[in-house]
Amino acid sequence: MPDLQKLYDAVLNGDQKTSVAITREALDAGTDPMVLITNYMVPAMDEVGRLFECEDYFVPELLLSARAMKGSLELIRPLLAARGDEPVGRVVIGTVKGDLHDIGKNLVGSMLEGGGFEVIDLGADVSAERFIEAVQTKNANIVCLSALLTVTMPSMRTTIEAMKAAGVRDKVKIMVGGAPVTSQFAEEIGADGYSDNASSAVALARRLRAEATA
Ligand code: B12
Repeated sequence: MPDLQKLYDAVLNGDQKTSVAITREALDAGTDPMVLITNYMVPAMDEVGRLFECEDYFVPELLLSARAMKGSLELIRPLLAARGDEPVGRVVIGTVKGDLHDIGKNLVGSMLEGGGFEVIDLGADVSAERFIEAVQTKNANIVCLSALLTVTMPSMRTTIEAMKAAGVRDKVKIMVGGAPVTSQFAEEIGADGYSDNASSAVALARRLRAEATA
């Protein structure tokens, strides 16, 4: 079993090679993938954020840490997905227009896959039109919008407004999340639900599906 503190250090130091190697070793040794995410990788990203705030880290360091976490998540994703049973719903997920942050969105998508949902990931910087097209063509039940910047939170509102104008709003439940988003904001923009982390996002998606099919 590898020393998992080294996974924390690798993400913190933006060392993708080590991060991926330790993740692979830990998974081979039977470690629960969620333990790697919640106990080591997310705390490391929180620390990266703190260092960025106090100007010890700058954008290049952020990018390297994000790359390290992404590399590890790529190994973990299929394992989370394989945990699911019957597909319980179809989710379209994306980070809203103007926003390139996708780590949290990827985590939510992976957890939803693990929770038995089929997930259509549109990526980051997604326009309202692309969300609308995906709802129409993929026959989705839930739309998940992510935003990490206060300046892109209004894109969540405009996406929901555009969905209303296109006549697809009532076909789906809309979930929103991301560090600056609050339940009050979610309510204000007419979303159906908000959660502040990936595991409660799965519980929320299940609840919304149950409401829709009741
Ligand atoms: C990594 C990072 C980056 C990377 C992103 C790489 C990538 N591929 O994602 C890079 C370097 C590209 C980046 C760029 C920028 N960043 Co940045 N970044 C971060 C950082 C350090 C970590 C974000 C992260 O990944 N967290 C880990 C994940 C797991 O957490 P999360 O995203 O919050 O997601 C969880 C929940 O929020 C929730 N969730 C997320 N989405 C959803 C969706 C739904 C539907 C639900 C239900 C739940 C949910 O579940 C997730 C898992 O638990 C944060 C600081 C921080 N600590 O948050 C700053 C931060 C978000 N960035 C910030 C800034 C300012 C920028 C830049 C403007 C910097 C610049 N000057 O260029 C640019 C903007 C680029 C753009 N247009 O988007 C600010 C935002 C400030 C603000 N209030 O708006 C922050 C807060 C740093 C700071 N303190 O100043 N950044």
